[in-house]
This record gives sequence, structure tokens and C-alpha cells, in this order.
Amino acid sequence: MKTNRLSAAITKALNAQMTNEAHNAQIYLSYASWASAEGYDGIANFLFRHENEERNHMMKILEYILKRGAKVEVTAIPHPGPDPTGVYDCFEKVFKSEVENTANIYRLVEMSMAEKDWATWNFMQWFVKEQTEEETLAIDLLDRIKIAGGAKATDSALYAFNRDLETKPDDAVLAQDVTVDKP
Ligand code: OFO
Repeated sequence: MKTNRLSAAITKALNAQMTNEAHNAQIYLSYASWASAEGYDGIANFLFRHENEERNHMMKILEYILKRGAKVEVTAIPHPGPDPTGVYDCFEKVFKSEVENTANIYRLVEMSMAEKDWATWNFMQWFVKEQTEEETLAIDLLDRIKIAGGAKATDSALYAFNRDLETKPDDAVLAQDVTVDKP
């Protein structure tokens, strides 16, 4: 008897979403490295934690595909793109990549609804909530940099922002408290 509980289309879309999560992880990894090299250790720490979260999201999807008896396809991860030109640009790009990922998640929700694959629909609801939290966090941080002058923020304002990210807990669940089972 066939034990695969996912359609070919949903399997393909979930595998593509694994790559999207890995791509977002690479973006955070790349920006964190950039921030660290620029001397913004608080910002780097924040971005490294989020890199880990995105990788956990990828693993969560991988485990779901396997659990449903379907095939995981691990592919190449697209390049994260150029370094940010500054702190404001960095967080604008973070926000943009989160919005793009939300659109990908919504497409999967739509697909699972159209197929009446309620298990996948239910599974995807966790990601809908997670994207809302991540977008909120990115908007909040962007607002704070905007108040400090945006792309023209002074060194002392950026110093304070960097210190803030070093010591303040995130609004979203902290990546260091997260495991593959409980992302
Ligand atoms: Fe995977 O949570 Fe954002 O992108």
C-alpha cells in the first residue's frame, strides 16, 4: 500500500520552501558576518540568532516531509546577495526577505487548502504565525532606526541601537532557546 501522504505538487512546494528557509538563513548569516566585521556585535548577535531560527524552520519542514512518507530533495541554496550598505539598509533587506518568505508561506497554505490537505494546512499555520512575529520584529527595528535618522543615523545613535540589541531580548522567541523539535 502506498504510504506517501503528500501529493507531488505539495511535496515539490514543501521542498522548495525548505530551500527558501535555507536561503533566508544564509541572508542572516551573511549580514551577521558583515555586522560583526563593521564592529556592530550586538546587531551581529541578533542576526546570528535569527540565522539559527531559519535553519530550524528548514529542519521543521524536512521532518514534516519525512513524517508524511514523502521524499526530501536537498538542493543548492541561492547566494544571499551583496553586503548591506549600512545598518538601515541591512534591516530594510531583512524586512524585505521576511515579506517575500511570507508570500511563499501563503502560497503553500493556498495550495494545501485547494487540495484539502488539512494536515499540511494545519502544519503551515505555525509558519503563518511565525512570519507575523518576524515581520513585526523587523518593522519595530526599522522604526527605531528611522527615528534615529534612517540611513543618516549618527554613530552615537547606531552605537545605542547596537548596544540595545546586545542586551534586550527579542520580541520573537529567542533562537538560542529553540530546538528542531520546538522551533
Ligand atoms: Fe522562516 O521565518 Fe522568517 O523567514
